Amino acid sequence: SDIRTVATTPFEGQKPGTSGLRKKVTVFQQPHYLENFVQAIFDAVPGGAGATLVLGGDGRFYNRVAIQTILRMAAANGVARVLVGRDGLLSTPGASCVIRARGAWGGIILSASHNQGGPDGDFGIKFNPSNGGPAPERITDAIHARTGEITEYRLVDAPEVDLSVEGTSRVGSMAVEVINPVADYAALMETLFDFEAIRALIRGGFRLCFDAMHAVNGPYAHEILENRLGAPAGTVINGTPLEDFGGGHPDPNLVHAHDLVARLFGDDAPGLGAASDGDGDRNMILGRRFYVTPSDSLATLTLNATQAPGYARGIAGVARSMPTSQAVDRAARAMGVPCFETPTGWKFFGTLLDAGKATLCGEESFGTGSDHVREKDGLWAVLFWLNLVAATGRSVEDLVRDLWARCGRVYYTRHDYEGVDTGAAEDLMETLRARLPDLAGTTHGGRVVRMADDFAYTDPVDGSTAARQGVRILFEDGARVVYRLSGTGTEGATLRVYIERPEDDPARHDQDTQAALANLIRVADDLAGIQARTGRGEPTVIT
Ligand code: VG1
Ligand code: CO
Repeated sequence: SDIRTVATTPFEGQKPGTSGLRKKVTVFQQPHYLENFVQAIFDAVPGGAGATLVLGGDGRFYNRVAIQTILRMAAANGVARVLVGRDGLLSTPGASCVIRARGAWGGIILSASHNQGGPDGDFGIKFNPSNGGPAPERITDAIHARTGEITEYRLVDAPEVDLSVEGTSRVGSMAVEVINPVADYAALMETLFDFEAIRALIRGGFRLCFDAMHAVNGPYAHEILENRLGAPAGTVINGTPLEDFGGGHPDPNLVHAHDLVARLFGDDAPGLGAASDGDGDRNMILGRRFYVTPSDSLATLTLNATQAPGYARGIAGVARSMPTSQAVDRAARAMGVPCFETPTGWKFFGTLLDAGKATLCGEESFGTGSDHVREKDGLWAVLFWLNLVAATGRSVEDLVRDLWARCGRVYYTRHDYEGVDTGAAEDLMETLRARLPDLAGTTHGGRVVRMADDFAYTDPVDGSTAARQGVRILFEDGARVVYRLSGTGTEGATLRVYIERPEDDPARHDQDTQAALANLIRVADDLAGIQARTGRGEPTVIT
């Protein structure tokens, strides 16, 4: 079949954010929009010709259309072989696993993660190079630059590939292998965790509930939790991926994972509850009537890592994104390993993982992972927790209380103000930035500011830098308030305010989080003038 060259002109704003290019589906449906970005990947990242590409997505609306287009473009750009998940599905960690396991040049992952799907929802695309991780900024900058000068893209004319059957076919002279999306991933999980111990735990009557939220982790969870670990049918709920996620918001938090929350806080609750997001890289962990904050989850895994076979030799270090709570810093200190602090977004962990400096990583936004792949990994976290419960005989709550007893409790909350006027949000941040030089030494709600800055990062491995990554106000007693604007939204701006304080007194470890932080929440509002500037009295989402 012949390669066709199509003339095109650049689109404004094809700039990847915290995690890939995310826009409304209707934006992607414009003629040439997807094609321009995909061609920019092939143009900006050398080595695709003759190589293997991994392709798949979270199954949201437009996934299948985009995959057929990308297959034809990959063929025209000389890719030798594409591995595509059956039905076009690959979770983000699943894709990262396949890229690494099969020695691919890279992968294209179609997802807008936890954002809503459907014809009026969001779509997204991101490129992961051969280490399986999100492209670092030097690559996303090159792709973005290319989108600004593009004049043509290439594709072959070929019939659609049947994505529903595993097997090999051709698009032009390129081989297309439709693969089982779960196989490589499940095999990797079996090397990391003690499946026999978890099977025994479940055989002994331990019950769990996993909410796949009608998103991509459904098939992964059915295979691993039910088929391989022997959890009874019905353990996985909302396990069939739907193009609109059943109309829900595939975001694993206390607000959106309501089916799961109802079970874990209801009568006869199972011992562990978990949910993951649209593309399967986030996780929420619940014990019986007990919520584990993502920051505490990372710290608990750090303290107990050696209980899991894949980490029995010990961990080299840990890393957290800047707004993630300092609980893991305390756990790392207890374990005698270094703790790195990076900007928000998994792409900043890549060099630390590649260099063997960090073994576990995490973000407050329900992201946890390790050096087993180069993305955060929702189901991996669930298996890790199951392994800990099996190995220690302790409940989820007990494991977290043990963290608090040993390291102190860090009360932590994030308040999101979604859909705020972009100008107002940017003004708020600029005004805060302008105040930073004068804040140190001032007192707010009885607390003295030790230091205030706009977080800037120099990567300890490759020396790359990132500036303006969030305003942080550190108080002398260890409390902290952080402000930043989201880089994943598609409408208006989202202001995120992260609020925490450590509490070392064990007698005070049983407070309600919002109450324990009430004073600091007021200070956070006053310092930034949130109510006055956004017109919002209440956050949209509290996690
Ligand atoms: C959010 C989270 C960030 C996470 C990113 C991608 O980014 O805060 O921690 O890495 O989403 O996760 P932002 O810029 O909106 O705060 V996912 O699961 O959406 O790929
Ligand atoms: Co995600």
